[in-house]
Amino acid sequence: IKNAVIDVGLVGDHNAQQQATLQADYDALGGILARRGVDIERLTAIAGTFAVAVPSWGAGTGGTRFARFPGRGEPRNVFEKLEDCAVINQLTRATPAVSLHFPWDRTDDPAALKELADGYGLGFDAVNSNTFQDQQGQEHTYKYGSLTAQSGAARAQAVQHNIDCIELGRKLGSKALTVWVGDGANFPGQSNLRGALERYLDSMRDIYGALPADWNVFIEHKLFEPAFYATVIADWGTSFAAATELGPKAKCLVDLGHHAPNTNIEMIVARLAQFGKLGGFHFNDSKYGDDDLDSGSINPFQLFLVFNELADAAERAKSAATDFAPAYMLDQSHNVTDPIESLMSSAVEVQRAFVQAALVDRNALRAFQESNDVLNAAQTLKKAYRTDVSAILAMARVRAGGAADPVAAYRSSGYRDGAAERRPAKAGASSSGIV
Ligand code: PSV
Ligand code: MN
Ligand code: MN
Repeated sequence: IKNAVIDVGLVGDHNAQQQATLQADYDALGGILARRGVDIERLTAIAGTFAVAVPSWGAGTGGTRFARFPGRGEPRNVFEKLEDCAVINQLTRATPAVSLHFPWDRTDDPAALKELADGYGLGFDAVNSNTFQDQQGQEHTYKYGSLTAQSGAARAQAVQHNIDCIELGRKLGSKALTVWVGDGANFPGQSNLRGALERYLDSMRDIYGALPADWNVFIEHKLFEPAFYATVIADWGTSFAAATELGPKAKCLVDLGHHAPNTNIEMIVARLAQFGKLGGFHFNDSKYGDDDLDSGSINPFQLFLVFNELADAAERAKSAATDFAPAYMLDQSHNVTDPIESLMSSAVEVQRAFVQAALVDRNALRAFQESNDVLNAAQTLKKAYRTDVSAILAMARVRAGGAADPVAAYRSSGYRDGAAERRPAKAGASSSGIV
């Protein structure tokens, strides 16, 4: 492990303490799986291939839309955020990349940031632009929209910001830009629904034109908020149409929290995969709207069903010898847990769904579907979902130099206490920019 932030000896001691229990659980699960004709070692190897990127803004901040209750030792800049991301990856071995958000993560020295990341063994996934709030000193307001604003000057400024993000991302080794805009209307009549989307497409064409050859742009839809009457990019249909208009480098990003309650998100995933437009994910969980809660904390079965579709898509891609590699990223932010603990838990939950989906007996499922054996088809999914694969995840982590129990190891390291000393709170500071 390069430039380990948490003492490697401490992680080793932690794992040694857990070793006997973990081995016993692993052997017991191995026996259960063997009776089903499944080799546990194959699944552990699959678990070891899993990676999900950490959102830099998730390492802050105690912020909700309504108030900020800062935590101790919060990172005060992108360099400190990266240090927290290194802890998350060191203990989980499942988060080797970070997704940045500009201008929250602004730096005058991208080379130093890249060097720090390299030292930690971290890479950069998609960079995110932000034209959903005004920044200090900004010339044109986004109060009435950014990429879709009536004001040509505001639109040009928003386009330029996205191009700046691409430039910065390029210096850091990113390969994609994620664009989410809050643009839309709060009142009927406020904007021409078709005109707003036409302006969006015009702006996005300029951004698309600035993409390097090996880059993608991800269009992130969201049903509502802050535009409560009509959001311009409200749904996957609009996202798909826009991505299709723009060209092959444009794909759709699915944030699990950005749909109406009870929406069949796994079917959206299947549709986007079928038509080659599934760009990536923002994983999180929610009860009502864009709650940004930890992955798998509310509806773990939905997360499993999403990964079941991804497993199906991967299998189809393999037999067609085509590429299928959507970007996996977390997107969460709240204020009642330690962000490092929450991000580690989320990464493990997404990895759990990935491994459970790999456990689905796809041949059996196909046969039950073909013979209309509905009950057994449903049970085939449930059988995989009900299997507790925790020992597989822990074994994969330990073998990769991570912690058997990342949260327990993190707590015993005292990292947060050290961070609180090294990073005294600034009055009124907001590390993500969310206030
Ligand atoms: C919007 O709700 C969103 O999900 C987008 O991904 C933004 O970049 C992020 O949240 C900001 O917190
Ligand atoms: Mn998101
Ligand atoms: Mn969101």
